[in-house]
Amino acid sequence: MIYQIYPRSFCDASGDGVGDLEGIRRHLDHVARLGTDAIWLSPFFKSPMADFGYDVSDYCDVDPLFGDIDTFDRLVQQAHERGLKVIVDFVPNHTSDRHPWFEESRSSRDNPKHDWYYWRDGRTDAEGGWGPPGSEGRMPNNWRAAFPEVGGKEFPPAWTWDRRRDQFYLHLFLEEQPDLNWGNPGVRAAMEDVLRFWMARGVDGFRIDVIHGIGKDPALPDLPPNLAPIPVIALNDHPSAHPYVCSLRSVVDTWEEPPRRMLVGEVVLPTAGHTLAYYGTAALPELNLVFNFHPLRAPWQASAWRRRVQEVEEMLGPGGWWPTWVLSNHDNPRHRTRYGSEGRARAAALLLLTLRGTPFLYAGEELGLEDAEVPPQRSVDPGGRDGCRAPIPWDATPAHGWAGGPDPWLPWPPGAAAGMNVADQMDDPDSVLHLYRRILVARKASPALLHGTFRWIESPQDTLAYTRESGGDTRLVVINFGDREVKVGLPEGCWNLQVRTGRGSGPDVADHLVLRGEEAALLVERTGS
Ligand code: TEU
Repeated sequence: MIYQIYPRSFCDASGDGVGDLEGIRRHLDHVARLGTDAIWLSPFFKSPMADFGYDVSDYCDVDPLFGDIDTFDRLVQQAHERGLKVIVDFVPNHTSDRHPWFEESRSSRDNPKHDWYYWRDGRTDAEGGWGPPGSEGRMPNNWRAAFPEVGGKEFPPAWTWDRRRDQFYLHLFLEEQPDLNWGNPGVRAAMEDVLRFWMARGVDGFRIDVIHGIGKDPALPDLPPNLAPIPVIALNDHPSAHPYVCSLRSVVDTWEEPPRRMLVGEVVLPTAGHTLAYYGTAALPELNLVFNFHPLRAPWQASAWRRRVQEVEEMLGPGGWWPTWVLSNHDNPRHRTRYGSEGRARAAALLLLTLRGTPFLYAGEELGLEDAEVPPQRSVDPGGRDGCRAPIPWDATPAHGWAGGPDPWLPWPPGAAAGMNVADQMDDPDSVLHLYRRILVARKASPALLHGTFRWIESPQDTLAYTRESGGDTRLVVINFGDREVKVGLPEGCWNLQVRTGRGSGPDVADHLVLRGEEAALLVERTGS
């Protein structure tokens, strides 16, 4: 299980109301005791914070807001001492507009980095352009950037006019995030050096931001009119990305023999099939893991989840180790909020941690946190994603274990003062936190759950059931998506209940299992005498 930490929101040790690396270091025991294999740290690099760190102005240094490189080294060392691997975010598609590379690139049309980014002249009248220089009618194509304009639904153009070069530059996200031109070998070499810098500091892998963005059709053609309103990052999938990704993989794989570092990439494209391509081939491997976000968008319905899981299983084939499973992250409403009840969130935890593949858990998910209600005057994210980035409450005191006091950069999630904090949940054996721990203990001890086969089992309407099997180890998972009690016949064999997600102890298991509404259970097959 890989545990995502959004540094701003985890814990503040410095007293400025923003989480930091030292805050993370102090809570490594919490993370390790949960049963985590690796932590993934969202960006903590130098940044003007237009996109809260996904706009990097120095890839090889820590932003003072989060601490310094010595604190980072200490964090890695202490994580390793606890058996936790450390994965850092790598943001290759764009830099900050304040990155020295961009400052140089925008300084003239003939500087050494003049084509490290995508610079284009405005369309002339002959090319169908209209209006004054630098205006929308002159933009090189009809692409749209990612975040809707404040208060509106339309996405802004992906081009911004630069008066020094009298040219447009491309940005698939904010105008403060110009896209790097990966067609330029200097860009590729510099970005590969970034991987080396962090590997030399002991990191075990990289989560790669919008990796499918780095290959672009050099002609930058218009999108067809029906697709033009969609942000181009959700569609851009050019074959030129694959050799670049392959080369990143070889940087990581040749760092040490045998290779022991990994790449997990974010691919936000329309189908799971699109994401599959970023694994590469046996001869030309690319990413070790690719996020599959389609299940994250699935409603809490047995049929919808069956489809999403089936789709992945079919692409995977019996032997592969393909999928990643994600219910929540820093870009989407938490699943507790999306699904609307604690019971569902608890059942979803069992689903996440028993499917075949690598589960990712977003800090706070192990407490069943809901998104914070963020009033308009406190909203800060250009993408409207503040709710899921609320600070993690460590205890029930007004400051919830944050050094900066009761008023950090975003409001607390609901219930922080009573129940929805780490200390309270530690004391409650029925808490979501203890449920996650129980499931993860079971997972770690079970070859079937870790890497066994997957098979659907017939089950009543509104439920899903499957077995996982490896050697003599067989586990059965049954999930009741409905809100009414169901009785589920068990496959032949002798089954023992291992984890039930509902609070309290439920009915005993006989030749059938009774699940309460919104409840799931994990069973183990008893073999031999
Ligand atoms: O996100 C990529 C992305 O396209 C989305 O998940 C995006 O947040 C969503 O479409 C907006 O509604 C990654 C990071 O995870 C995100 O935090 C960054 O803002 C983005 O890249 C740019 O670096």
